[in-house]
Amino acid sequence: KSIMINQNLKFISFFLILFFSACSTENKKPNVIIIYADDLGFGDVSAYNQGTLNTPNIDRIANNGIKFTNGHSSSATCSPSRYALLTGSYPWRNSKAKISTGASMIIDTNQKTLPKMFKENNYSTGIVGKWHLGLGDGQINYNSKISPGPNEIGFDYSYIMPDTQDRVPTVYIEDGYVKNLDKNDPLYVSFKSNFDNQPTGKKNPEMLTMKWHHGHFNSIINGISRIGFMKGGKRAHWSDIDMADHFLNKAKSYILNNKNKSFFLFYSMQQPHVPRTPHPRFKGKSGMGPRGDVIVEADWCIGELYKTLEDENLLENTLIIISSDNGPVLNDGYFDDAVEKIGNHTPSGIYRGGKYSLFEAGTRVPFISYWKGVIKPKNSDKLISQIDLFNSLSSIIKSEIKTSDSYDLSELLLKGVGKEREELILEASGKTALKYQNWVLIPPYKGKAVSTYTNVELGRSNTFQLYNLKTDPSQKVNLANQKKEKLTELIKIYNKVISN
Ligand code: NG6
Ligand code: CA
Repeated sequence: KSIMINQNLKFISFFLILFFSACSTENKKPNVIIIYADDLGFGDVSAYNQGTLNTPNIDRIANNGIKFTNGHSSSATCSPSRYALLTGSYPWRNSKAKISTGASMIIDTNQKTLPKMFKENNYSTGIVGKWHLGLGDGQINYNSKISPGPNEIGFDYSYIMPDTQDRVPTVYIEDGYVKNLDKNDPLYVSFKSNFDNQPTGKKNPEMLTMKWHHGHFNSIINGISRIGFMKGGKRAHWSDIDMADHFLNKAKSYILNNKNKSFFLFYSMQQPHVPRTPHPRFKGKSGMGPRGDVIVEADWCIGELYKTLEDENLLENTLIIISSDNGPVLNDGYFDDAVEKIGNHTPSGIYRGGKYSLFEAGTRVPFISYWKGVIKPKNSDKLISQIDLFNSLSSIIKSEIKTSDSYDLSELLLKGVGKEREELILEASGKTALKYQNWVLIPPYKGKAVSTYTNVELGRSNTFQLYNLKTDPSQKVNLANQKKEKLTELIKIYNKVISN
């Protein structure tokens, strides 16, 4: 009889376990991880452009998910694209949404944001990596709490690099506090003047391990001169070569600490932005110098993050998005062999321009969605923008919170079919253009056609430019004079969207 009871107990507990585990997975909304590279070009990922650079880990995700070939960042530079991604709003509507150099926070604490949207749906929300959306609301004191910042716009946890790797201060900030700061060695930052004759890249080239090409000639930290001046805070200085591992470990811990809840993680990587400082174990791995090496390093990091999700059995309940904040650039201010060792590699793929450009390669970036067991492998050439992640992710987690610039392309994001964007305003350094169906309209803009420093074609011209991407994806033939009707139609649409 006791054997019978024992067996019944076993039977019941088996079903109880089954029942509770079914409940917990069913009730748990999917985790969302956005992996965001910095300046990674359309052609830098081998799943997009088979060539000399190999990114096997990104490729595995791309080839088992949806690989969007017409996916765009909002802008051809960092801060505005990040603004658009996190607010679901066009950056050119906000005059503050420009490249931040020690600026106050660009996102208003009253604005709708992606992390707030997740939080209101009971998610844990975290950011690890590059922020570059400004901090504080005036002069920042780095020796006390820095606010507002990511935690004031919806992130429960933040571990960030404030602006860029080439800007001071070269310290990490965790939940508003400079990490590892020694109270007896306060940190001072200025973008106007040097402190007490500290060494600079301009004055002390003998101290540099990487020479500056343009800009980047102020304070020297770890043998690299940066944009801006800083003094003190020595214990808090980051190690450039360890940054990738450091952020990866923080992202992994975030996942482990939050795996029992639904979480949203913004893993905002620093590669391949300048200064390119691969860890020694990646040095020489690409044969393309530091730029290629840090892409190999970033790809490895993504593989490690994937492994963590796999080991924790989280892949089936996690939607992963991979993209980049803007197109590629070779020489962005340091002599690092990016130009000299590029060989046959084409960071922009077949597209024209790059970072800072209104041409396609400025904003057409790798764009991948992956969700094991839910998303079926597919390539999609439908038009989608990072601005659309707001409403699409909101729909996927069954939230009502939406913004007016964002399109709900949740079906496209999960199935690679269905509604796409018809029109998209592209932005580069405050200048805007229109992408409409297969067409691109670039209004006339003063200024150089090619940047003297970066050698990127900026897309500016004294006259209207009109391109048909279907027949001319590389934007070689300006049809503005030939296709008068099309030109008029697009100018009309452009004016309408811009003035909305
Ligand atoms: C520019 C920097 C460039 C890079 C960029 C921001 C100079 C001359 N150039 O002002 O090196 O830091 O800002 O890049 O200082 S982004 O990807 O973060 O937008
Ligand atoms: Ca960038």
